[in-house]
Amino acid sequence: MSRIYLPWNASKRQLKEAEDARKNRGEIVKALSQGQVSRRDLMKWGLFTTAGLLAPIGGLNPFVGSARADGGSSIPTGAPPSPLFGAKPFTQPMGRFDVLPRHPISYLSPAPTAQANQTMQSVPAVLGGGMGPIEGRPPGPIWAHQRFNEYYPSVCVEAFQSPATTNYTYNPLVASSLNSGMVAGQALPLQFHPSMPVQSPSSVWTFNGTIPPKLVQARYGEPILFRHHNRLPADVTQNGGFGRNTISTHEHNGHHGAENDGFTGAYFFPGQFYDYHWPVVLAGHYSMNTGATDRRASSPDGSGGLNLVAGDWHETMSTHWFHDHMFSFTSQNVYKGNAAMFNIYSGLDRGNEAINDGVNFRLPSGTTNDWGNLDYDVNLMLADKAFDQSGQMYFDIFNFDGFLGDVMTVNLAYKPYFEVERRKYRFRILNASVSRFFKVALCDASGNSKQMIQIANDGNLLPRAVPLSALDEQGIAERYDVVIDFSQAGVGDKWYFVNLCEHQDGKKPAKDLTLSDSLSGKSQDPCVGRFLEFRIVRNPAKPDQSQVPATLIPNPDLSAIPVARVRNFVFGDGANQTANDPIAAFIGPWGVAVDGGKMLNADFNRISAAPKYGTREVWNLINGGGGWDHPVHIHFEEGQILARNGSLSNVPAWERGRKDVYRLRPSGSITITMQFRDWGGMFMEHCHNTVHEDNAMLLRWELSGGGSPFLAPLPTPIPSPQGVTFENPIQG
Ligand SMILES: [Cu+2]
Repeated sequence: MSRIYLPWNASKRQLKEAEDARKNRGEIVKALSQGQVSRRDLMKWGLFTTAGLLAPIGGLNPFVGSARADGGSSIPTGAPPSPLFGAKPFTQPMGRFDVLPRHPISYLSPAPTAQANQTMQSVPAVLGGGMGPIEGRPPGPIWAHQRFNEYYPSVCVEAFQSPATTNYTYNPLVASSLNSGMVAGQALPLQFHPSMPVQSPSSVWTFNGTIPPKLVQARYGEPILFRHHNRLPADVTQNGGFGRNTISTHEHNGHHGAENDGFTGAYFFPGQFYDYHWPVVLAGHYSMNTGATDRRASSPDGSGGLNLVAGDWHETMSTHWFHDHMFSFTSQNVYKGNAAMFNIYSGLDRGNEAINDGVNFRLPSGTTNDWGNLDYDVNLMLADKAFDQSGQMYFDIFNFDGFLGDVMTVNLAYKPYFEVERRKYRFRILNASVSRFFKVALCDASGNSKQMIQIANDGNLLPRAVPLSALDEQGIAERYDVVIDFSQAGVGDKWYFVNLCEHQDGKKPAKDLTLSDSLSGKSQDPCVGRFLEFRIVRNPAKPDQSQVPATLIPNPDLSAIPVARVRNFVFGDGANQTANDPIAAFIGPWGVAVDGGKMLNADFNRISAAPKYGTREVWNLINGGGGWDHPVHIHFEEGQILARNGSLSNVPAWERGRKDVYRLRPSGSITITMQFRDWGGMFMEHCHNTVHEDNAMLLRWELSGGGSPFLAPLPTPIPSPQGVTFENPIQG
């Protein structure tokens, strides 16, 4: 009964009981999220079984009592359907992402510093009072930005994590004709559809408190300072029943030092900021092509040419996102709105389709600016949401299998439409759900399948572009970039993105439907079927100059680098906790077993693997059971998949490039290889079904080897509003 729904024709009694049960469960989520009770308390009181499941108590669990007495639907029911207030699909435009302004570094006040800024300010009484630092980054040289002066930021971007408010500064950086008529600067109240209620400040917390979601544009060789301010309520109880007011921002899968990785234990408090230094460098820059002589390792110079950069051009990345990583609250915080996207431009993937320099792939984008044109390059954030009977967004952690919403959104808009021209477009599709997988297909208004070309997976351009009529299942946090050619359609036609992947709970996809079954409404999962309407509205004003080369970025050849070590990670349930650390340790049913050891719950003070800096390893990621799937994310280094279930022949064409999220599939396994280089410190590996991650399928790994402080075990930060203290890590 994670969050699957009573049918619309359920009896009044059934709906009332489900709503009462939802409210009662909501009270517990609220008490947990506000720190009034702990998960240990709930177990002690018998509200959770030791497996973390909601105990069979009437009034809490809709399986108990009469709610299921009449048999109902074949799908378990957990809550009444979200009310839509009459909103119909495809009646509102899809807002393009809101681009955060880039400023010269001198714009920031106070100026950024290599070590955390420990200027003191007064702390609100509700956070304990006294004085505390203005920056929440752990202090001192061991948490200073690595090689800050070498990669001194030339650009800054500032964002304010804030309660929901109206957007008065919307800037998609495209003309309204390319944004379904939406105009820059038009006031945008925070609502998922004009017919649905405006969200209250405590229901939704986003970057700047507004929608559409935010986009940061970056290019290689141009280090960025991202200053993230926490403007959430200081009072932890002012959260609308879910979400935690402390945050840690992970640039997924940034190749930079651990101090900028959004470590799950390096969170900061309301009233503080955290300076994230994103150097935007190619992997390998410290050891190969150090003289920056290869034109393919490059970046747009702003005037038609290239700035050459150090590193391996095969490691060029394109489509990232950044999101909260607060320990044991990631699912609630990301769901509540802490998710944005990050496009990285390069000589290869320039965001200009006209420049013909022998390096630029000329992918669909536009021609106006030297780089980063968004005209025909569209970010899409897919997420399922749920609403209470008053139309406010809500979250239910019951049970720990995962959380599913019943309202499908794109760019935080309920089933919108998007106007396109008869030409090629690039779409950067992010799965920003909590527990839901998608499987996206393309069709016309008659339900005929249409072709897409997948060009990237997890932000890495593929060795070869792959034509497809439906994408693979897309796990949480995976990014699939596709090109669609609308020139095959006529003006006035409508095409659709369709979700084929049905869930019955948060553990894994139940099944993938055929296109015709998805369109027929056979599924009781409200997120199956059409979710985005493309309206082909005109011929392009200028000819489409874009290209989709068959060959994009081959994988780095690691065959000459010896494998220093093989490690095994089993992801499963029934895990144990070995520590009693009130801050760093957590309990839950989920865990990871490393190299034949016990299945352990998360403890960010425990180092579970320590690969040697400068080496290459092989990691086996193994699903401990057949009843669930896990999209496993490894921070910091891109991996190449060597095998699925023991064989390379099981690895499809679209998984032959580099990746950072690996769907294990039920009872499946994945073998990957990675190099560890360039930066040091503590990183994470976890399931990106964020309910699994929060309950406690997460581990810390650390780079080891040699003298510098970042290549020895780092002390673990223990944040407080009055300043960060440290404790010594344990080896696990
Ligand atoms: Cu998982």
